[in-house]
Amino acid sequence: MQILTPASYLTAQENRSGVFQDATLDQTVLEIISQVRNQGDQALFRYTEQFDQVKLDSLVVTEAEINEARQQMSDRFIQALKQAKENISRFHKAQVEQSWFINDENGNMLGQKITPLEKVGVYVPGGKAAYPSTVLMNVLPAKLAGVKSITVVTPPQSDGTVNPYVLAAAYEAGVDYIYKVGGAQAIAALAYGTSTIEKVAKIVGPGNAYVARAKKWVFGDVAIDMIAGPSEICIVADETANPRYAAADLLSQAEHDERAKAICITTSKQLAEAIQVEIEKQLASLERNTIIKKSLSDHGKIIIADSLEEAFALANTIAPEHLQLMVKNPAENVHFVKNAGAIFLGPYSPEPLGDYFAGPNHTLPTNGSAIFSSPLGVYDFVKKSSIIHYTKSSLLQASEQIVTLAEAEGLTAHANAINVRKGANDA
Ligand code: HSO
Ligand code: ZN
Repeated sequence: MQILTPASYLTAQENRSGVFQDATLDQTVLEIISQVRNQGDQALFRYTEQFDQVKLDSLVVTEAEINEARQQMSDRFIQALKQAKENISRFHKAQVEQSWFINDENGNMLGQKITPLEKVGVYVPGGKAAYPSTVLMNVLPAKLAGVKSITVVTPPQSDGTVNPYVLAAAYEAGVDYIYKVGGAQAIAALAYGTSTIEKVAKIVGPGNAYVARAKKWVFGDVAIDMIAGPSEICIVADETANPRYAAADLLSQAEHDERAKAICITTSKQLAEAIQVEIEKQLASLERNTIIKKSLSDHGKIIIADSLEEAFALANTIAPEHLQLMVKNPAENVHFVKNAGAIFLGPYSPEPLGDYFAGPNHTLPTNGSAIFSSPLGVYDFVKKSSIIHYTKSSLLQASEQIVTLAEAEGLTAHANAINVRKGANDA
């Protein structure tokens, strides 16, 4: 891994090409969306044959298929899944918001009513990125929000089956419908509906470039969670950090994707060098070392800062998805962090703890979007309606000022809607 200074890192970033744009990708995705809108299920079967190399008779994952998948699971896996579910549910329960109402002494009432989204779609990638943990992280907050209908779409394998771990997790999380369809066609089906797949109000979940692009195009007709980029880990470490742990944590994230970003910012040159040595040592025995090597050589960086202040300033500029604080008093340093999806404190809070188990969501803002957005949560599955109730006497009392404002905007029908209520006989 390359060792840099904060300034040289930032200059290198500036010179990178800007927003990713790919006109061919867009053309393909838009064509898929329009075919699904026009031909429904028929287009889904056709694209599944074309992209997933399987001719299906039905898109539906049956109860029998789910049971069969569950039977393949070891007790150990099911127990771990159940414990993860409990931890994730406990954390997300604390996010549940209540409707609220303000009553004043004149009998008026104002409020904010929380209503769960009725139907939600969860995209679960196929292949090697078919993660049961992601099923839990996307479905459980929706459940806790009160979403009544949760649909999972996931691409079938070439034998027509769906990853059994995904099915087992979907069952455990309480998913209502599971369909064998992936890619942009699955996003289009969730956004517009087909005779098999019902249209949803919001689509969440990670996916490949086609899925991400399709989500961007259907946005507005349905809500979406976020466009997740490759995973990122940033470690801020001082001389007290254990290089073995820091290296292991960087490697854990680099394994996701060749485009994953693993960055360590440290005040200790000695630690930087020790981490480099450790990475080489540990890398040899890791299964996905080809992906890791590419990820680390393209995007992995160790940056030496002059002070912790400088380290945190850079971390805030990067706004990483995951930020680990491996410093003397991590909790005392949290206030330096302004931009990060999830903050992990101390040597025994490595990122995989958060990926699977601790409870907070692992769907987090990437690509610097932690500057303005938050982890996926219960709040993503509800909407709010304002409530207004005035009594007659309160409305009359306010009428002059409302009419004044309406007239200033030249909206006399607005003023009229107030004035007609001024009659003595109106109840
Ligand atoms: N680290 C990923 C989530 C994940 N890790 C799933 C393992 N499984 C999110 O950036
Ligand atoms: Zn991970």
